[in-house]
Amino acid sequence: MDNRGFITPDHIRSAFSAAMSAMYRTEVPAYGTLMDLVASVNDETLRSDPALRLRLEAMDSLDRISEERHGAIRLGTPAELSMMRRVFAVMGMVPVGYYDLSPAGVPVHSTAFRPVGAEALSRNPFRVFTSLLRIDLIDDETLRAEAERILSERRIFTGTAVALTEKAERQGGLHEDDADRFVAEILETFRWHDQACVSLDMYNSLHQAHRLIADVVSFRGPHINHLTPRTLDIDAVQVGMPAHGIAPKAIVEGPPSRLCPILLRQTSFKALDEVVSFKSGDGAWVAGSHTARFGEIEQRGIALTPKGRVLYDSLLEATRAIIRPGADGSNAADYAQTLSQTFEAFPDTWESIRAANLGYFRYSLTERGRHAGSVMTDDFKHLVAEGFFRFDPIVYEDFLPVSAAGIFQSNLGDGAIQEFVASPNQKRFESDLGVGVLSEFEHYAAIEQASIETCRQALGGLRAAE
Ligand code: OOG
Ligand code: NI
Repeated sequence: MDNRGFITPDHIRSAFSAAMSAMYRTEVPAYGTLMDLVASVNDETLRSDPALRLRLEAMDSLDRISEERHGAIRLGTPAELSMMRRVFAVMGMVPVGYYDLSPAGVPVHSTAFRPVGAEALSRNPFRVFTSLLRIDLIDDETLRAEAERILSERRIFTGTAVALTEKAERQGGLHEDDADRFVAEILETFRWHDQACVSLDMYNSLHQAHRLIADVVSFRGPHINHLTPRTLDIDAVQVGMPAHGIAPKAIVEGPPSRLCPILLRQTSFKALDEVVSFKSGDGAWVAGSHTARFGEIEQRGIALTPKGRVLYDSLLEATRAIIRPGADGSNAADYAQTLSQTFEAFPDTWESIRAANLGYFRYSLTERGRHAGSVMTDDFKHLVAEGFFRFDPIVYEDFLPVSAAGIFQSNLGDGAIQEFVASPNQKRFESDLGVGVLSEFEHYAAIEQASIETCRQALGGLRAAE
């Protein structure tokens, strides 16, 4: 609670992510199986690596290691997106980053709503990858108009959810009862509906245009389509999935396995075919199915500087110029090997990553630094080399467009790859959202700079090198 008696946004976010986890486990039992597998792999990893255990104990709360780190939804209209922004703001989540997925054949653009700042992230890092359908990418004009009409008629938020969001904005927060009700009401927006709001014919036409368009337009709300816990050993979970009766996607997205993990590695189990009923003319329902919901896992490494990111992107591209991972998994081992080989060009010690200015670090005083008294030098590098400072990688908290596209594609079924002309439109997205998105790079740079500043002050005379 804060000093006005309001429940903090961090608490509301924690309650919301716990409620969503419970709901999703009941809705998608295979997700519960994945969670159990992740928990046992995490236990095993900690047992066999006491040093990792100590490190994590010092940095995170170990009991929350296997909790969800993110989820994802797909919205249909600008009004839904801007209202969603206001809802997430009540939970201390703001839009960071812009991701254009159209070049990868997915007609959406996206942002991630997430907490910013070390404290909020350590309290609960839950974020939601949120996509907005690019309805302008539907070629067929009649179908586009029809999709727009269907979307304009739905209300994805309950009246109480809207009222409580407005109340939170007016008051600057929510008291306990309201916060509890807020979580319960917002959960409704993310719930699955097994009755579509369109006819089977309409569903099929939308599906024909793009499977994702059918997923967004055919339902009453933007059902949560996956949740993603953190794993300490993504390769072990990937390998372990089939034995637990869940089918993993062909490859782990992102960088290869390395000594110094960078950015984000993720994989998922393939979306399930679920029974859905569709409206038929006489008020009856006809049975059909839809594939949308899955489970994902993630393992995060250091946030890269723009220079590091350029190197990452170019090595990923170089790998894919040699071998493109097939959806059926037939060349998965070759792909993983080529990826590892190509990424040998990316330094793999923390010191070399730092020296080449490829990643962001948080600096702190060592024992030696704390006893150094006032140091009169501007030479930051020298002080690091002398052992006055230690540096720890800052964890990447955002997403990767190529990986996100891989996650989307693996869950859209075979043959879903479709060409769109790349058409990033961040301005449009931000105007639909109602605010600009934060730049992820600025955010990490600010965390690094603040840590340097703190060291500087502790050492009295030092002026931090830029
Ligand atoms: C979102 C896919 C992207 C990730 O982790 O990169 C994503 C979706 O399928 O809606 O969640
Ligand atoms: Ni995801």
